[in-house]
Amino acid sequence: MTSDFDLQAFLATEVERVDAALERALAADGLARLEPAVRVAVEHGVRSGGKRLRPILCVQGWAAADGGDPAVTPEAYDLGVSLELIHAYSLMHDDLPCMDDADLRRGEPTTHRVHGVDATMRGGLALIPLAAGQALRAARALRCDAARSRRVARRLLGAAGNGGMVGGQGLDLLGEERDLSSAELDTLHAHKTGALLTAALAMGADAAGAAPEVQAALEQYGRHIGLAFQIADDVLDATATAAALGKTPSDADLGKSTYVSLHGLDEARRRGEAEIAAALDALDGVGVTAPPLRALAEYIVRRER
Ligand code: GRG
Repeated sequence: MTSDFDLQAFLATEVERVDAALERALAADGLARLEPAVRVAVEHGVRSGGKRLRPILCVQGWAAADGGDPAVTPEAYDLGVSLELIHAYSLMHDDLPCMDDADLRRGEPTTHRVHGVDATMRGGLALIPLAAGQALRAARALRCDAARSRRVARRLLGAAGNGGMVGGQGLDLLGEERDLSSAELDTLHAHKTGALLTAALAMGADAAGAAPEVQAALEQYGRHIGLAFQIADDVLDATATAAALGKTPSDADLGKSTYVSLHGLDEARRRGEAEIAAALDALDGVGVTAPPLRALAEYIVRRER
């Protein structure tokens, strides 16, 4: 179904547009006014690459809900990068000595190794309200009214907070050195990783003024690819080298339960494929064609980093 879709070219264009939007965000008042030591830490965390999956999903969710043409709407990418700012903060903090104590992220020294723990901690925290403001302004620029814009920003903060990513990270910390059940693992990752990925779709759809059934279907797609994303992460952790992944240490090394430790490699892969099939079914159910979303779903389970 996606064979005539040039995923590599699509991703290259999208990453370029996301990176341009990130530069606009870094030049905007809030970020530009950070004190210099904190600002360079933020720039390091934000500019250190990555797949830019969350903004891309947000923009494509917006386009799939008939928001418009991403090629001529930089504001859609401005909305998407609000998610990337939260993602950047989460990785900066996740790598800190009090958490994973990681030396490498995306093949490069982590932010606190370069700019210190203090600036990394404060920079990460500064990104949270800045991301909320970014989402609000971008939604307004996409012609959402004030109430819808606030709801779009609330979706971001809800997914980032205790009911989402922070809550999931808490479950993760509590689960270290303890065997989690399959249901507990699903709950953990639906919060820690899935909430932000789902919010990407929900925010894009909402900003586009999606019909309720399309909104629900895109969120459903988001939940399924969110789980598939984590399963793929665990499979990669078990099969790829640290050099290929550009990060250390792996979850298994940290004594955490993973889909592979719980189900074995083959079953984990099967579950990942099943989640992708369910994500595509959700789109089919409301007649959303969206070739980019279909290709992204498959990319999520087949990626190599
Ligand atoms: C102290 C409880 C508490 C919370 C603080 C640190 C934190 C908040 C949350 C961390 C959550 C976390 C680390 C989520 C990471 C999820 C994940 C799989 C990240 C990798 O995402 P990719 O593959 O990364 O999209 P790239 O490098 O492509 O951007």
